[in-house]
Amino acid sequence: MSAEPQGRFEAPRNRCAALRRMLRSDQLEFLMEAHNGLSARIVREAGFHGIWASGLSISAQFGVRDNNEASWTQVVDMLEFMADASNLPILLDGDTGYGNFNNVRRLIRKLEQRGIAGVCIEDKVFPKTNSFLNGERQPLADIDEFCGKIAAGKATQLDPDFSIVARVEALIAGWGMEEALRRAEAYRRAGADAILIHSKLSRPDEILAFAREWAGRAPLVIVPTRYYSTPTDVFRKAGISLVIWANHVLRSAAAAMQSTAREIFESETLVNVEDRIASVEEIFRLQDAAEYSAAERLYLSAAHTSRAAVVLAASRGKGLEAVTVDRPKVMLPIAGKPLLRWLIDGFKRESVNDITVVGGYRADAIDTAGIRLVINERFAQTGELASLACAIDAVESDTVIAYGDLLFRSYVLRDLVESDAELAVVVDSSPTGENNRTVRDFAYCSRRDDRGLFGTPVLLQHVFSAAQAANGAAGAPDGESGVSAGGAHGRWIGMLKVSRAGLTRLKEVLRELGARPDFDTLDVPHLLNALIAQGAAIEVQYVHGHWRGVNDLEDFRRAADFAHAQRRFGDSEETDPTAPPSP
Ligand code: SPV
Ligand code: MG
Repeated sequence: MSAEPQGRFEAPRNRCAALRRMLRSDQLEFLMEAHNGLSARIVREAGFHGIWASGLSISAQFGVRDNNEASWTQVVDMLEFMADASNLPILLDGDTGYGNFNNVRRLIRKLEQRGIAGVCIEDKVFPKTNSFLNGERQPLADIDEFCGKIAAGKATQLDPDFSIVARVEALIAGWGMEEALRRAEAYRRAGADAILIHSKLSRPDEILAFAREWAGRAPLVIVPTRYYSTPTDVFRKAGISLVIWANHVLRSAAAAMQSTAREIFESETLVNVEDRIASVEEIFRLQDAAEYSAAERLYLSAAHTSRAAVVLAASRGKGLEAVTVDRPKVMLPIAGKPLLRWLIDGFKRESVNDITVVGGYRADAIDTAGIRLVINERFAQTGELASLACAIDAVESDTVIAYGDLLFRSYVLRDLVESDAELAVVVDSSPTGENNRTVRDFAYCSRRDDRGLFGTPVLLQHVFSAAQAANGAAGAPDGESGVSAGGAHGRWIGMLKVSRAGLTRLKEVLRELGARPDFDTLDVPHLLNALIAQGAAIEVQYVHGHWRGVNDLEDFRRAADFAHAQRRFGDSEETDPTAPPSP
């Protein structure tokens, strides 16, 4: 089923076998250090086939020292995030095995349970110290005791491909080449799958000498942190199996974090760093946010899916020029808060949380709290559909498309969003009254509002809009003609609900209308009529008043009374010095 999202991570291939293949292959292979889920993901995306879970780096990202200050269970918890985020084979830098043979057994059981491909243990004494800190003063483990750890680990692992890499610290501790080779051979005989030979010299001489003497008895692993200037081909020619780049992701992160933090502290602004750092979108991508959204669409029931709204708010407001010099109509104060805020608060109460407002005229004055503002830059030359087109493509869930100048009783929106119809509109059937002073958006329906027929579906047949009236278009279908309110069954109040299925159809029809030369003059009723012409059923929900549109100064004055009546007990009233005087 192609629509089904991949789980966030592919089912784990056999990661133990993959690491084992890297150790045994006749190519030089590489492990890159990672220290948490994000860095593991980044290492995979860079192209690496395996990860070194560095003790130094994991300690450092916790902000502690590489002296077993982080507990082994804290390390194992971090490995789980790394395995999940990368799905790569991970070789854990398991220090000394965090104790004796028995601690190694328990460690390996836990590592296998979390999908870790192998562990490297070093022949030092718990608690260890990093090899680059006073290496000579560090005691080495007793050879036999260390061989017992390797044997215990091999006897414990369930997957035969789980790898135990034995790390020889004799060169670090200054015990010489003979001792290093003696130890490596003992560890190989105890069952180690590979030998990590470590050196802190800035040249690769000891490593190359060791490799010559070792002569391929078991795969060799190296960590060229100190002899980093050695050309990689030298390792290839020496027959090394695996190179570990041990701490370079952590160190690059530290340098970047230091630079960013210092810059922001000193400049007290973000402008100097914004373009230098990963965008928030990039972080979302690394977290696989898109997969979550796809899964949400599949698995989260419609009731829990967030509902969306698109609010058309680009216009200044005809007849409202006197009060809209510095703001668009939707920012006019009504009973203490902007018209748009009444609408948004109403939406939020019905779990319509994903709200896009299309601004135009004085969009800079729109309060963007809790909304996404998109701007129709051509608002002065275009109509409602051009504004809608700026927003609708980004919307994917059930959506309410609404004019920005509406006030309504809460049930009007509640009933609309709860409708199962693909498309539904609210039509006010009250014959006269507050809202019929302005001549627009007359609705012709399949039957009139007859309360006796409560529950019988009513379909919209035509909406006669202001723009159509201005263009002198013919009126309603079925012989009803003219602009008069008389023949209509009511007035579309400016709210349309579209389900996800309806949205696909609406976007198609909007695209088709977009090809018309007169697209810039079209309004939402044109879209409704085009949908109907293409066979869409648009359900009508009749109301009897209980809403207000703000179309002129008179509406503006009267809106406050309506709004006051909608306040809940306990709602505080913000006072707005710019509110219109009471008539
Ligand atoms: C680590 O990455 O923690 C290592 C390698 O053990 S090193 O730091 O070079 O010892
Ligand atoms: Mg280490």
